[in-house]
Amino acid sequence: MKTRLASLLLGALLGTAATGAATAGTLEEVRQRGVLTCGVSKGLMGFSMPDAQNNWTGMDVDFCRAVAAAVLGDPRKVEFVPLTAKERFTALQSGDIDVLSRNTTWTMSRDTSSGLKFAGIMYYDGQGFIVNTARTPKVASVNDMSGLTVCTQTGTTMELNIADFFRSHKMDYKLLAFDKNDEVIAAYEDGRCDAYSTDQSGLYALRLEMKAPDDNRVLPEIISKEPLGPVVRQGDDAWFNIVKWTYFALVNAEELGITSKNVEEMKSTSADPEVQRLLGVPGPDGSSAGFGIGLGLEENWAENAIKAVGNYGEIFERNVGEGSPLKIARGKNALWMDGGLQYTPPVR
Ligand SMILES: N[C@@H](CCC(=O)N[C@@H](CS)C(=O)NCC(=O)O)C(=O)O
Repeated sequence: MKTRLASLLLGALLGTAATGAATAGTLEEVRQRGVLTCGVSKGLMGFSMPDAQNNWTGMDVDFCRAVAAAVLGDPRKVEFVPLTAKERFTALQSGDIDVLSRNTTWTMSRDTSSGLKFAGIMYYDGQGFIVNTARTPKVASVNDMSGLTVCTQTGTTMELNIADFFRSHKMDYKLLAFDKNDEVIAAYEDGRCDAYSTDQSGLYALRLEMKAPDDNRVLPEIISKEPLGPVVRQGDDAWFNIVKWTYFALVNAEELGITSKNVEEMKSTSADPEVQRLLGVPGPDGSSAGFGIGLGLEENWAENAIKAVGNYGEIFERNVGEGSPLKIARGKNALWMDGGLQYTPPVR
């Protein structure tokens, strides 16, 4: 941390810190440190949640592990840095984390004025509302929300979406915004607000942690596009490629039927050139395919990631899917060939 602070100060003197440009390559820093620092939420079921022993689980957590496996060959070499919505971008800009994997929406201003770079869309989401069926029994749709008090978290895309929605629907509303998610939940549960608004996936997660989940209803509509994905700093294309292609590899693996269980077998037996390229199988003359090398990694980068956390579908199902407590359908997050939006470029 000290050396990073020193290099940041030096960067500030040289005028590079303002643009967030890294002084040394992130890949090299991660290698030297031996650990990936990954920014996650402070706790959101299905996405990033610590247990009593500080073991983290969730989709965002699995993505961090996949990057650690691809880069360092070991999914355990991750330090999870819990961040509020407000803290997350500063942590990335200042170099405190190597990657942000925290239910973060890709927007234009984050891509431009905040100096960030989104590596892909891990989860297609939209902003929704949850209401209490005992307190507001008549609210079954967002169109029934006129005059209600809505709670949300600061530093998110939510406040602006709420303002846009109520204004365009010519409905009155009151907003109560808090820095910490616990404060938002407490205000909602205490009845200080009629509705809680955030990403719909977050609402399914939060509902399960409420005192009486069945008394709370997630309204069916969404009012915005919330494409959630991992983020890096601008100015380090090599690192950006690693994070982006780790995500692409997980989706491609699902498409090709490669799972955490069969990855080794497929590597040794599959005759499919797409499988062979993704898994870094050497050519008949022993020459390497070179895709891992192109990233500055080992040829088995993708194999390591898939072995560690499974393909995209396995990650989705385990953490938020129908078999998990959240029971979210694949919907827009299904592969493109199944009618969803998950479509990633090929390894070739
Ligand atoms: N996707 C939105 C919202 C993300 C967000 O911060 N949601 C809250 C409410 S679900 C959250 O994750 N809180 C957990 C925390 O602060 O640790 C954004 O990028 O601005």
